[in-house]
Amino acid sequence: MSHVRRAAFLTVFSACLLTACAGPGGPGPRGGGPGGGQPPGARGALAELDGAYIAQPIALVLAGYDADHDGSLTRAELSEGAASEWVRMDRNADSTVSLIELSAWADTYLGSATARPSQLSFDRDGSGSISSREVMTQLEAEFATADKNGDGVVTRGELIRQLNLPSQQMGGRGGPGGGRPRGNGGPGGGQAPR
Ligand SMILES: [Ca+2]
Ligand SMILES: [Ca+2]
Ligand SMILES: [Ca+2]
Repeated sequence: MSHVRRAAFLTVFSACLLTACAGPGGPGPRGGGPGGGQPPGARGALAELDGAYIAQPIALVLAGYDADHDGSLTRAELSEGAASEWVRMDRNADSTVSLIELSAWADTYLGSATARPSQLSFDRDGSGSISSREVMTQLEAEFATADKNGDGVVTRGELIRQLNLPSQQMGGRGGPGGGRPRGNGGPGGGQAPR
């Protein structure tokens, strides 16, 4: 479930960055002229996300290594977790993880085949397949990145972060509604040139 919600969030967020948030908000969504303004749902969705806590897909994987369920991940737990991860990745047990195996693993355990870390992150020597050493190296790097205070333990608090959207992206106090036309157009409005 949380995978789905996160994916939905990322989609909404990306869509916002690419489109609706390109400029200061015009007059209210309902008050806008034809072709202008954000879809009413987009701003509401953003408002809901402001201040929300989020976690990257790899954080879910790391959290799963917490063998003693104390809410913190030690290096020993990481090592054991990584060993199990390798077994899950190498589906045909030929001691190497192909890009197809990696993609299947990412789809299942990161929630999307395109979620990070990417195959480029794992395949450090660019050989087109991934070794157990490369998996360990990548997971250790994720652990080190997550361990913000560098005490060798990754807490849940270090796996999440709070999303604070700039007020502009929220539609904010809205500058004057003027500005370029955007969006895919009201009648006669035409698309922005590319
Ligand atoms: Ca633990
Ligand atoms: Ca394999
Ligand atoms: Ca820490």
